[in-house]
Amino acid sequence: MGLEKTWRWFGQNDKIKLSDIRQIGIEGIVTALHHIPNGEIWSLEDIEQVRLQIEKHGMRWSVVESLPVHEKIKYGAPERDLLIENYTKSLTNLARCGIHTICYNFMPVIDWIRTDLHYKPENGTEASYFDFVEFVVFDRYILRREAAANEYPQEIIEKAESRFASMTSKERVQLINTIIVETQGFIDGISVDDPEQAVEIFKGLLEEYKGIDNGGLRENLKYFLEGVIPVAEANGIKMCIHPDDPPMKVLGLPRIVSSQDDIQWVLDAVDSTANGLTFCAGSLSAGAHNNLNKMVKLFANRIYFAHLRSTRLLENGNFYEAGHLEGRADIYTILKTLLLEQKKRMEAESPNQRIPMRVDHGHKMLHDFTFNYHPGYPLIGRLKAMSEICGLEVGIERNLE
Ligand code: DNO
Repeated sequence: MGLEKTWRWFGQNDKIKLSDIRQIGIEGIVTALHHIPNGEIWSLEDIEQVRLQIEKHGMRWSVVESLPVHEKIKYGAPERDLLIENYTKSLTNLARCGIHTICYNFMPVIDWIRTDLHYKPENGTEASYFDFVEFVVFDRYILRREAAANEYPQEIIEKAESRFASMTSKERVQLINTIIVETQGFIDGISVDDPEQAVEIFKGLLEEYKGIDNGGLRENLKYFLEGVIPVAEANGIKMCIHPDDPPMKVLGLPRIVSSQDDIQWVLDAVDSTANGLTFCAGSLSAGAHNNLNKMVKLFANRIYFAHLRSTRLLENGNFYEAGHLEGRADIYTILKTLLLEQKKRMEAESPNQRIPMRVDHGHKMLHDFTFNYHPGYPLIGRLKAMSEICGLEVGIERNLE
């Protein structure tokens, strides 16, 4: 049996409807209660409403992505105990509705980072791109973060300085929009429409992390896990932390889920089967230091959710999102490892046997250009990727028989 085929759906306002998703052969939905402000309890009624809607279309609500962790928990504000308590109440309510797989991340302030959402590989499609120099432009010359000058190689700073000088104001606004508005607003990040205002909110949040290094953020994650994992265990829930995207330190912020050692640390911090991982092949592959084949094998028994995609690394730390079967992530080996792990779970008749996977992101192509889908989440691009991966999966399964 294949991995559970899932699809990220953004709720009522998603232009891709549940009835469309069903036609793709999807079994499970990955979604969140995006309308509930971060930190508030997800009530039984709200969860049930979405669950029933999904089931009416012949699928199940397989994974919550994300049950967002409030910034105050991440930087360890006094209110964190109350926020953690709220979090556990949401978990209990989800479990009562039969939803047991929860994806979350512990990236401070900013989630996935790209500098260009319209990069054009030669074939006429569009992919997302991370340009190191552009990112330093944002950090050093738009946010004007003083310490940035010492955190990057001199050569990059110089390139960023001349790039900034040559940028039109429209290009500057576009860069802000891409980094902190368009890519963040529709998930769980700060949601504002005005770039100037976004920069101000953003700077305020950066301030909160002054003095918190990786060690400090680890302590705060451990504190959170100690509060949450016992409740997850008692309710048959699997918590799946999402890696940092890209997997490196950014904007002087601590980032602690970027490498094999980091993940090992998270899993050991509270050593419970309820404390698991979202294996995001795309995020991890953007770090030249990550050996994904080794990591997927090493962590297989704690992986409860997979994001399948790949990146191509270029010079200077630049990268773009490659086709799903191209680039640095060896999807063949990753998929095979997860299929073998799932088989083991099924033979052991353990709960949560099937591993949900979704294709993550997709190239914009064909009719995607006429619809304003969320960045990274076009219909046709994801459909193509899903078909490729499903075909590969059948091949692997037949070979394993
Ligand atoms: C972007 C996604 C992330 C991811 C969250 C999980 O497309 O990969 O936003 O959903 O970080 O918490």
